[in-house]
Amino acid sequence: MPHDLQAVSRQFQIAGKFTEAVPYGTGHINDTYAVRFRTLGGTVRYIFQRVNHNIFRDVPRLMENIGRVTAHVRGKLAGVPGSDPDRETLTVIPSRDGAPFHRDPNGNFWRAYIFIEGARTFDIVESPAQAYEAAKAFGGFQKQLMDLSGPRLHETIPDFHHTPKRFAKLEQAIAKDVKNRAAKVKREIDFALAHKAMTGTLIDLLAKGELPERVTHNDTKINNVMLDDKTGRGVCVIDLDTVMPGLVLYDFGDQIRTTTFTGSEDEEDLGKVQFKLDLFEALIRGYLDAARDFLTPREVEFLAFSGKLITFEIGIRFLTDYLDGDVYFKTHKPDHNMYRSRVQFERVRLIEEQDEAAARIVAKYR
Ligand code: ADP
Ligand code: GN1
Ligand code: MG
Repeated sequence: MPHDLQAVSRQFQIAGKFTEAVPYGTGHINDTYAVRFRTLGGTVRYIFQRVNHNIFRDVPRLMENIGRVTAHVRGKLAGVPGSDPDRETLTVIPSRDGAPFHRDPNGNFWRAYIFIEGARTFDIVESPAQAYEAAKAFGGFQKQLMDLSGPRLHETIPDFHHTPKRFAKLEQAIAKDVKNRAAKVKREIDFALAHKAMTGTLIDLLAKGELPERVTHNDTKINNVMLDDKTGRGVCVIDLDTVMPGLVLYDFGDQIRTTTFTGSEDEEDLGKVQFKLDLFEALIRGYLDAARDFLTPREVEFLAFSGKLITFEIGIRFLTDYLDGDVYFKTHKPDHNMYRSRVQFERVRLIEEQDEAAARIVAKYR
């Protein structure tokens, strides 16, 4: 393990004796550890994370966002009988000097959260019921944040879902081709170039005032929501680094991308990638059960499209990173980002085939 978690953990206000730390989860950005402490009452776990400060350039502001968002959600839960705020929102553990993070001598930023026990995340959903619960939880999270007061949240990554700017970055990467990889992904590049026209769809509607800016999560992949081991219900929306002003459609779209397909995000055998309308239907039902009363007609109109757009956006981000030499997403094998981009483009193609069926499902539940 490249980091001394015992030393890091001493910097936080945690009672008990450090016993072990293990790398945890499958996130592509931060370094996450489950850290166990022995206390008089038994063992207690915490999540420790080294925040990737190459990607999140202003961690203190990012943690300020998370502090505001979790305090707001906690306030909402206080009015809900039977709710458990320590499980239903992230709880930031303060450092010894009372800050929401600790900066180590190497310049790394560390934070600690209460470990949400009795619940887990999934990289691939196993049933429509899980899709329903996950979507309801993400919709509920947006709803909880609709009346967040105070100044606009900081943009932790500027233009995070500005798809046309993402496309421009791809064009630059193709032109530079620093690793001489463009030839190997010619088909993916051709696919991307052929889809340029749709990149501005949502951003343009936002600019025209036809879609509202709201507080959104911006990284609603299925493994960023925890489902209860016993009831299967959505317990807690996690990974709050990108909670900032945005469009609800990018949130819903990323749920389509990560919840309605068989096969993993980096599957090498594209034959295993299938779009499942029963999962899509469950997702729509779950999301609308939480969000129906606040969505505008224009937002509802673009729900089915949102999946295609963000799946394309993530596809071009993987492809860009492949061409750039794998500098952004963690990779675990050669050509990993190439395989990831292929799967996203296959997903886009499959959504296109089912455009009308998907629209009919939205119409049924709106
Ligand atoms: P990344 O930004 O790298 O994706 P995440 O914040 O999503 O990092 O954390 C990675 C994984 O760690 C999650 O998918 C989840 O399984 C687990 N995890 C994160 N926070 C908690 C928590 N408070 N309690 C339990 N598990 C957690
Ligand atoms: C990253 O952090 P993680 O693994 O939940 C990425 C998302 C991508 C996703 C693709 C901050 O999410 O935008 O959609 O990988 N997060 C950031 O799997 O870039
Ligand atoms: Mg995550």
